[in-house]
Amino acid sequence: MGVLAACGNADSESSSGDSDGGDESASSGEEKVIKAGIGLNDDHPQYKGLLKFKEIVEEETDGAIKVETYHSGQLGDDRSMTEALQLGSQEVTIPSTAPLANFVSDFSVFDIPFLFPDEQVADEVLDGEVGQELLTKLEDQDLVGLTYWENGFRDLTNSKRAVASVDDFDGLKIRTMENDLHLDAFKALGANPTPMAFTELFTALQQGTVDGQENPYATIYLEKLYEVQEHVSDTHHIYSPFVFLMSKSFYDGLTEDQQTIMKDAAVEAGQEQREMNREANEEYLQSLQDEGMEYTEISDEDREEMVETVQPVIEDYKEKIGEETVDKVYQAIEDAQ
Ligand code: KDG
Repeated sequence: MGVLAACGNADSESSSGDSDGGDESASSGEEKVIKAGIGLNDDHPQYKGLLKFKEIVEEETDGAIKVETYHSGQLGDDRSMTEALQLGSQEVTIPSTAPLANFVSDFSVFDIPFLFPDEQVADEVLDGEVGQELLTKLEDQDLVGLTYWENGFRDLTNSKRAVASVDDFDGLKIRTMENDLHLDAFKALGANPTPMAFTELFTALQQGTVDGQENPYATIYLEKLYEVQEHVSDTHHIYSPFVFLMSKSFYDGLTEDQQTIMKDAAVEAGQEQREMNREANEEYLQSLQDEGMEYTEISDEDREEMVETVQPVIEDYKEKIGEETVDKVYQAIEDAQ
């Protein structure tokens, strides 16, 4: 999955000839090109949000900055695209916080199962002090975190059986994102988890390398995972934020005005993205059932048992994540309710 391999596939008319390193034109008044790549496909609200970002940036900079958009992992997966930003060979990507925790461990705070009660509290925490403070920690990794977008509450699907309680996880081969806390939480529930990039997921489900996976309904539907999965449960076990990332070397080469345009565009497009995402997640649970998936609603008691089962894992991870970050996030959640 070479970073530059998919340049010809961009959904953009822009052809500046900018093929790598994008910052040679920094501050020179030449046209700059942002290569922006995501893992999800072009039907997903994440991509629609990215198109909105492109529209705002190109309009606000009078075309001085062009945005080329790439979807479906055309430029790589979350981890490799983040590395490409560090190297300066790609300018934007929008990963889930889970793989980003491999770069800044504090982001794993959002991998704590059953952390956020709803999207509104998540917005307040992410857009508030602690969320913004976490973004600044990315700078040491040569990354600029402009804002948070939404991936959403993750729900379990599989091809073996209806999952209603902790017992039903027994031995299920579940693909997780590349994140240790996710792995250990699923192990605690009795499953047999395997970390894998999203770009490999459909084939792994199709070939039976794994029995199941977990993602928000929008992703399950729009990526057509219902074609290879039979059961869906509203586990809502983790709320996944996306982080809108920019390469620091590219960002530092922009004028102050351009930096402001980038930040404002990411925030404005993100507000639309969150709205579209919430509508999609509401709508697509029914669509999944229409496609033949069997839906299992988790009872309050069974969810409570899941919460208790993963609690020792959370205790174990507090130190690894950073006690201060964990405490601040718990406090912010309490304040937001
Ligand atoms: O574009 C984002 C995707 O690459 C990824 O973060 C989606 O939630 C996801 C997953 O399961 O990998």
